[in-house]
Amino acid sequence: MKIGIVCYPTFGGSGVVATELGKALSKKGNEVHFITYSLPARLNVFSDNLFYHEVSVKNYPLFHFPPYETSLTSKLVEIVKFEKLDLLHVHYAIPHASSALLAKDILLTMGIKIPVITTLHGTDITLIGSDPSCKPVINYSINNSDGVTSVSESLKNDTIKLFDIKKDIKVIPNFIDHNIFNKSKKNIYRERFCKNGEKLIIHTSNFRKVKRIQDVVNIFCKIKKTIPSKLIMIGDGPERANIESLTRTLCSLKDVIFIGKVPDVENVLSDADLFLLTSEKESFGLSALEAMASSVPVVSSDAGGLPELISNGKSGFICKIGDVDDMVEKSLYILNDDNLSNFKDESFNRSKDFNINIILPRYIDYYDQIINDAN
Ligand code: GMT
Repeated sequence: MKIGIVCYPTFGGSGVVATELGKALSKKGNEVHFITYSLPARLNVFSDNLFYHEVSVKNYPLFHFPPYETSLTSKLVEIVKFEKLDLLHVHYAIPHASSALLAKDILLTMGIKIPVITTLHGTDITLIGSDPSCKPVINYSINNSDGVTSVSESLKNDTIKLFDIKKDIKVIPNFIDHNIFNKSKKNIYRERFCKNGEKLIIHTSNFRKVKRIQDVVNIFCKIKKTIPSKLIMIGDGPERANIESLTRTLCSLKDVIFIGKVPDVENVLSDADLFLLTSEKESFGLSALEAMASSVPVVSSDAGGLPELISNGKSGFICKIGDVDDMVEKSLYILNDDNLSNFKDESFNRSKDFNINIILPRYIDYYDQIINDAN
């Protein structure tokens, strides 16, 4: 198959899923073309059948907003036509789905048929997509894509609740490559920061309000009163300065280490002791799956798809959004030396249900079905 993948090229979950999917498809012999505005953060390998096409946006003094959608659509028309693609798979509806549909219409005038699959990732539905400034376009894009997938049942239900959906939405959960994430990697961060045997706690996010990172800091400060520990914060984003300032007032910056965006999250997670994810919305929680694959139990909120991922009481605990005291209690239970290794094993075991070799064939079957239906 010749597949075009459109995604955000950032460290965000949708970009990571799209990039890892493209890499895995190319390893299976498919030709994969990434069409994005810069090189995807996780696109660290190249092979004969993996290509990257940059979308460059023309600017002009008249433009207050550079017309990215127009440039993306034109690039899609060019690449589908000249590379003779069989399918476009766009990740994150805004603005990728509507650009792909317009490209499809333009290509049809040239006698070229290209089916479009849109994968919904979360905030494209629950936060931004349902805003009146986007809603009619997203509604149209979902109903007119040839195929639509969602990363969790919860996101599928939210989509049906928030929009007027006429299209069947197929749930294909996110996946993990256990060759990259596992507990056997050397964790230099533990060696460096937990010299006195402190427990290692991790949080990863894009530091947006929706992640409720103040809860992570509050939980950590309370855990630390009972169990010596360190907290590593991975990622960056608009809330980081506020969170660093909160950390300074609540506990010491020596105990909470902000390491920013790192390309090798797997080395920081490897065999850490606890992962905290306190989000208000979380359609899937790829960062929690990465933790579990690294044998790290998770204490999370009950937002979105998290209960579909974490088996409560086994690979971690699910608590009500914002219930910091319950999250502290559950964290202390996991970190207790009598319980920790069991939770670590269960986390790893649960992550195996999402192994790439189980999920990838579901995408490939869906691609086949959509291509057949379109012809
Ligand atoms: O807002 C984010 O957290 C980033 C966003 C994205 O752009 O990728 O993440 C969403 O997609 C991920 C991959 O499918 C999911 O694991 C995240 O749960 C989801 N984030 C939210 O729903 C808030």
